[in-house]
Amino acid sequence: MLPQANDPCWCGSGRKYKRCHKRSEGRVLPGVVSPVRSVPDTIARPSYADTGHVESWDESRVKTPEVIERMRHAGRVAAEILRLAGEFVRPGVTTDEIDEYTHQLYIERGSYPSTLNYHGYPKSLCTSVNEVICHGIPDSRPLQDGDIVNLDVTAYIGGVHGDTNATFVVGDVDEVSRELIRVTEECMWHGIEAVKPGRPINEIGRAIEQHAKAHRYGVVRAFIGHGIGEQFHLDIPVLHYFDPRNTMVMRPGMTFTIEPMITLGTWQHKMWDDDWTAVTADGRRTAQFEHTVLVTDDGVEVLTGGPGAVSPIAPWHR
Ligand code: EYL
Ligand code: CO
Ligand code: CO
Repeated sequence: MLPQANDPCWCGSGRKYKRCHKRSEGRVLPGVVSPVRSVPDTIARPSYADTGHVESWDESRVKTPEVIERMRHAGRVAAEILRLAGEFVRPGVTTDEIDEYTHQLYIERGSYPSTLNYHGYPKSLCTSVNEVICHGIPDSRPLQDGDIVNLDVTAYIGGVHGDTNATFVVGDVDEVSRELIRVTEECMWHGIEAVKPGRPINEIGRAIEQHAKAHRYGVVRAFIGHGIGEQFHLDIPVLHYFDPRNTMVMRPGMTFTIEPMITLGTWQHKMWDDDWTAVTADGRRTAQFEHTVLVTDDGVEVLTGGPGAVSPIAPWHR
């Protein structure tokens, strides 16, 4: 029998159970992170790959047709890697094994895993389990039956980045979590449908927040979508909630990500001691989906979508 919250902890620390081992019960615990994997030098690397320092330079938010064509290719590559990585998810697989598999998928396609050494980030994708909001680092933790896991893939190829993520179920997942995943994907699509040239960018957050609120879910505020192109991150603030001050106008040729993180409980986050991993403050589950999009003359094109991508109606809903 587990102790009551105010009883002394079973471990003999003398602290109340709720101040000791209860805190980690049912929570994701950090595992061991494996050594950094290498990328063959035949593959073109972004400037931060060797130093971990991200230099930023002047890059137009509006892309030329030539850059857009390269971004379509990077987007398709990222989308295919994400789909294959998702098919690799099953109970017992460690998130490090997903990293090892995905790392090889990037290389086979001639792409560099954009997250690798980005601000020193040590892995080729992010794997965010259950209450982990984003930027989870692949490690020795085996996925458990009933977990949910977000895989965030970014491929650098042809001098540009394509960024996409999706949340997958591990084995038999409870209905509450499946509904969270379904509505989170819907939130992303509502955001994408709000992309229109000449409109303020806060229309995206308005659409996402409206749908999340209708289901009484939280919208994470600390992490937002971003401009993307020859640099992984450009200054286009894509908030996932409505902010009247978020008035940048969407122009044809702009490329950015839409990547809402939706929670069962609070939208507030805290950081693990590794300073990378963001978790919900209340430990309840969270889901995320992400696409890289292009503003067109009459609407939007999803650069990480298409036939090679994760099904827009994810397989566990069919
Ligand atoms: C690296 C850098 C703090 C990623 C994304 C990995 C993480 C935490 C500093 C954005 C920004 C992934 O995939 C991304 N967005 O969708 N930094 C990222 N890092 C990192
Ligand atoms: Co991403
Ligand atoms: Co992103």
